[in-house]
Amino acid sequence: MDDIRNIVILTGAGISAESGLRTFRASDGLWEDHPVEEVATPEGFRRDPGLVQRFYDARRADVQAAVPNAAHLALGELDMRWKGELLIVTQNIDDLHERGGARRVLHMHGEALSAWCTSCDTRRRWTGTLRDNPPCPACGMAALRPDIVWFGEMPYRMGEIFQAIGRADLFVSIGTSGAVYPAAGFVEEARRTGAHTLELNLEPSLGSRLFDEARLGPASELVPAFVAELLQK
Ligand code: BJW
Repeated sequence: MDDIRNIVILTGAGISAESGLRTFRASDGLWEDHPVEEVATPEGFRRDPGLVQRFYDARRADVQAAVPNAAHLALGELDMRWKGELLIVTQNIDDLHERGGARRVLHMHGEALSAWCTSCDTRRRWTGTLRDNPPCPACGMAALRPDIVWFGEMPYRMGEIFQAIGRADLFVSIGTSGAVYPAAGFVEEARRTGAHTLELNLEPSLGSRLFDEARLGPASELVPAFVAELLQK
């Protein structure tokens, strides 16, 4: 870890699991109770907007009730103290990285606390519910949807992500199953452009064999230890 300057960190649902937010694909995960095609596709939203709005209203409430755990706090400290480039690319829609002190965060799958007006294409912070179809504060149309990237939609800021990976000396993946693209493909891109690749996960992910190094355990233990190593504490 001596000659590392630029770092990209990809995070998934596993980093927020110890804050009480459910992951997706575990046996007690979100997709067990809510079939993915019903709640996380544009087709599902067109078919039953009320169901999807209620699902994300509940997620928005859960996010606001959760608090950052030791893994979020460690990445917050890393962000504060790391002098080189750092980009935390999160697939998570919660704001626990930000509340853990991180600033260089990119939400590639959107944010629970944001609403997107499909009529005037504006986005704004949203902490309440959307199930009653409130009017958009900008244009007055009842056309607000969760600002979430569903299957078949383009994740946000992909150009920025690939540029950062291209400059990275270290690529770290934390608490993601490697089941969803394009995020699952970042490790191959990082290897191609010469970064050292490290996985931190409770159990091996689908892409574990693609990493130079894998460490198994809970994020609340692995991430603070990894940050201490980087900062040589
Ligand atoms: C712990 C832990 C602890 C637990 N400590 N670890 C190439 C090949 C095949 C398919 C595709 C492809 N390219 C695109 C696709 C299609 C599709 C896709 O990937 N499908 C797959 C099912 C195969 N991808 C898309 O559609 C994406 N869009 C796209 O590619 O656009 C280009 C395009 C556009 C149009 C046409 C064609 C192409 C969009 C994907 C959007 C994903 N959206 C979701 C829901 C929204 C957010 C939300 O509601 O919260 O995002 S799905 C869901 O999965 C969510 C997550 O961000 C994402 C990833 O899940 P994650 O975070 O990995 O969670 P889990 O549950 O899977 O894993 C948890 C992990 O944590 C596990 O590994 C545990 O071990 C670990 N863990 N406790 C450490 N304490």
